[in-house]
Amino acid sequence: MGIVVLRQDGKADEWKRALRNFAPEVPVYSAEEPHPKAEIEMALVWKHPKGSLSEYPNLKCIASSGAGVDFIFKDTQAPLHLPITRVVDPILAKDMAEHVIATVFAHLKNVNTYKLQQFDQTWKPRTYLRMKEVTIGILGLGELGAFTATELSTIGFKVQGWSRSQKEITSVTTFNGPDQLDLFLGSTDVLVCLLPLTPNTQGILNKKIFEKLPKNAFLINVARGGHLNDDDLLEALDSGHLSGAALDVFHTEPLPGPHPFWQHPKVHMSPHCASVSDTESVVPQIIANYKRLKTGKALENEISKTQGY
Ligand code: NDP
Ligand code: OXD
Repeated sequence: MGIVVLRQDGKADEWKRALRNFAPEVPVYSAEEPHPKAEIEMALVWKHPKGSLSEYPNLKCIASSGAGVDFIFKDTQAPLHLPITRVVDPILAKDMAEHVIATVFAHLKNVNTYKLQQFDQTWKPRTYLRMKEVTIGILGLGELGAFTATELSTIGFKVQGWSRSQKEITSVTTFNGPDQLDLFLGSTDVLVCLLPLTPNTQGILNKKIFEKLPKNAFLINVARGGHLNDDDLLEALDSGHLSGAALDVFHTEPLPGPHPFWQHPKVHMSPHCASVSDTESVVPQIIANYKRLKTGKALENEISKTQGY
């Protein structure tokens, strides 16, 4: 009986403490301490060491402590036949919307360009964009995409979104499926990626997509590095077709030193921090699912293995 916390970012103890504080009756261990592996039924994971999940013979559920589950599928030794759950949390959605809004305004008002000019002691006013001139297009209208779309529209942006299935979101124009992608792209000035990383979305931010965006469009990738073809983005920025990109996620994190993104004047980077699971807010749903597991009830926020998200 119990939960093991498996992660390599130094936050295992923080999660263990939060779980124990909320449910002192549930045995919770960090993988870094001695623990009874045969008794573990739930693994709470975030970029766990590959192969580590196969050490738990009686595991019954793999719970991602984030919204994404792509890292679980990358672990080919993981018991992928088990149910996989993910985080759906209002604070995660709000934090994501705030990050995207801040990034959009930084783009409209040349904030990052002026920072570069400041370092060069350059005094050069630039043309800025107004909200009413900009259409924001969001790839992915799930928990984070739909909330971000609504927040942007409430502020006053024209917002549209694209998803796999058809959606209805107040004041947001929606598109769905591969057939409607070009139409969506053709009228998108700021493209925000909030798709899950799956075999169907891997590399979706590529030359073909960039060419369909209007000249001077701007890219915000807050989903996964695997969505982006880095070379295609560099080409679209250097040719002047795209005006810039704000990237929060990368193929390899931290991004290796020699990567051209580090020094590129049109690339604004943040270290995968757009929206971070808040332990206090997320722990109740983990414990609730653990209790459901123990009583044979259906789990909440279980992903579809067929869709991969
Ligand atoms: P959801 O699963 O709730 O939503 C995913 C959306 O993408 C859905 O609208 C889905 O369509 C759509 N989608 C999936 N596949 C396709 C496809 N092939 N074609 C078109 N649309 C598709 O995910 P969340 O909103 O919770 O999270 C999205 C991603 O954000 C996470 O997977 C993670 O990678 C990233 N993330 C990044 C963070 C950061 O700090 N940078 C923090 C948290 C999450 P449909 O609705 O029809 O199923
Ligand atoms: C997530 C993330 O998927 O932090 O939650 O990227």
